[in-house]
Amino acid sequence: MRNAEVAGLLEEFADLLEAQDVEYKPNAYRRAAENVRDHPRAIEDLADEGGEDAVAEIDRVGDAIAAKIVEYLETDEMRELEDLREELPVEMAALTRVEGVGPKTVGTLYEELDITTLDELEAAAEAGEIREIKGFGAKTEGNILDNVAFAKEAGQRQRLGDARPLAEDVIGHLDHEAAVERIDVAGSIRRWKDTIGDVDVLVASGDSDVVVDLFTDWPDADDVIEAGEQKASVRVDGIRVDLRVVVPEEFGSALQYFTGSKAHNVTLRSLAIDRGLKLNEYGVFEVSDVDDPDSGQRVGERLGGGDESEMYGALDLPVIPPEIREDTGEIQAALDGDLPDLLTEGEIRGDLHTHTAWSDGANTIAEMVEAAADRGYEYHCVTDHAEGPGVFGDTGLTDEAAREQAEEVATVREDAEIDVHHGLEANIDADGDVTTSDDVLADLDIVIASPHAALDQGEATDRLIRAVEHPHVDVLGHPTGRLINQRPGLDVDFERLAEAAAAAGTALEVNSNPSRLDCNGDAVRAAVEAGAPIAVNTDAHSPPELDNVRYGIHTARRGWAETADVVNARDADGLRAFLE
Ligand code: DGT
Ligand code: CA
Ligand code: CA
Ligand code: ZN
Repeated sequence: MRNAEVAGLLEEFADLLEAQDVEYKPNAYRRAAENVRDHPRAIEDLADEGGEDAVAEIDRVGDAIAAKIVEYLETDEMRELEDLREELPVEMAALTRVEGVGPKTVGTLYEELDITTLDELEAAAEAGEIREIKGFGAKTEGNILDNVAFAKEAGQRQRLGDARPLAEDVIGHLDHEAAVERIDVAGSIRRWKDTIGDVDVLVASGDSDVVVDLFTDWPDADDVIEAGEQKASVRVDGIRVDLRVVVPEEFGSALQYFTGSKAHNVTLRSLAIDRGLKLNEYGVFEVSDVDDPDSGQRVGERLGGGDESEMYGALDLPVIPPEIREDTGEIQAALDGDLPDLLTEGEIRGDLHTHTAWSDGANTIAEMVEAAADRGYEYHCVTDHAEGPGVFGDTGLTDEAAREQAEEVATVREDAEIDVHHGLEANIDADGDVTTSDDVLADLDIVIASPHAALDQGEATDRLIRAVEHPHVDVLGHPTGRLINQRPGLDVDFERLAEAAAAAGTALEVNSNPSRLDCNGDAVRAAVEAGAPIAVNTDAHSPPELDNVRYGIHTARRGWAETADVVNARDADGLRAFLE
């Protein structure tokens, strides 16, 4: 579907208007973009079936915007957007990815210095030209220099949350085909890395031509990058998808090889060589009696390769979970029989961080609790935003509103099938103080404290340690405040933070929102090693977002989190004990 593509154009439209100081309209385009992106149906199908009227039925998409969308889908062009691009011929999306650079700044930079690309922006900052512009200065120029590298990297990799559903769509497209005997994802997506260079898909088949054709004919594919006999690559929504087809006897060895990581495979191969074995994408072979094991790919006595377990098994190892195949000690742990007993999907028993319409969520308390119960959760925590630094407009709850909300939670609790805890997501200011008053916090069942402001502060370990040591704080929410590909967030020494969290008994959150994944895997690993509790939360603002929990679970697995490390894998009594 082309929703993301169309939404991206509407956002560019909004930015170009804003750069020219047009008021109100930019926000209308942005809200339309958001709703187009999140719409469950393909925008091109809506346009095909019902034209502009059908498109205009999407929330916040008015007639004028609907007409532009249909124009684009029919002619591959939005005339007005083309005009705006001619007036301001800049790489808007790339430039606004620089923290602190918005559309208006881009407009000024173009007028004053003819800057159109990130490279030109970087060069101008290095040459000290930006500080000369009226209203700018050395500080702004320094900020731009600090952030331009991040912006250059971002955008080259896709968020897991965008790539994973796409990979699952490919699998859905091929899975039921007779020629497809087995199918799985490989590469970084199988390791659930937070960003993905490209999506790797592996198929076992005796009939690779048929599979390659089915793949390149996939209706969602925007273009075919290459197509060969055993492999092909297509692009979908800007994401590259690589397919490889192998014979069923070599599916396990290929899956092992193409799952990587490269570093994991290198260490595993050298272990194999020490034992007179050869390990590659075609299988595992006994080569101690072979004169030249490098004389071919399939040499010596074949020990296996159909299943991944045969590959690890030949080395007397259990299958190592893909998430921890990063060559950071997992092979030694497997040799020692010491692999972690990782948290699994299905073991999370409730969400500790969720929102309702009381703040910026979409649903009532009762609706969210019901959705949690429907998922089979044993408890649910209502933690709307408290007012404070970084919380938009009047979306955050005042002390008075928090007290009123407690009454509604109590009412919902009476009819609920599951435990309902009342909390708040309080704010950590630039100094590490929690800005909600203690007497409000003291009455709550659970307190999340999150940084929402001063996120460009750089080093912030002491600030966050102050928050985890706050006597009422139970969970540190999205600790760095990063937004993947948009904002690097705070610099944190997680070893030191985790020690403080362990001592204080405060949980570090793995926020499952695909834009965040914060803590990331490395930070979780530090938490696990320090013995700090972990909470895997979604920060859901509506019931469907509760599904994001799987991203948090696999991120926690990347950090070697065991079930016992995770407070919301405990049962209702266990959680209550943690909160007390
Ligand atoms: P990505 O796509 O950048 O997020 O990362 P990966 O890990 O998916 O890397 P990718 O797509 O280049 O290749 C998939 C896997 O295939 C990789 O994890 C390991 C394996 N692989 C690919 N090329 C090589 C290679 O030249 N040497 C070795 N040892 N392994 C390779
Ligand atoms: Ca890949
Ligand atoms: Ca690849
Ligand atoms: Zn939240």
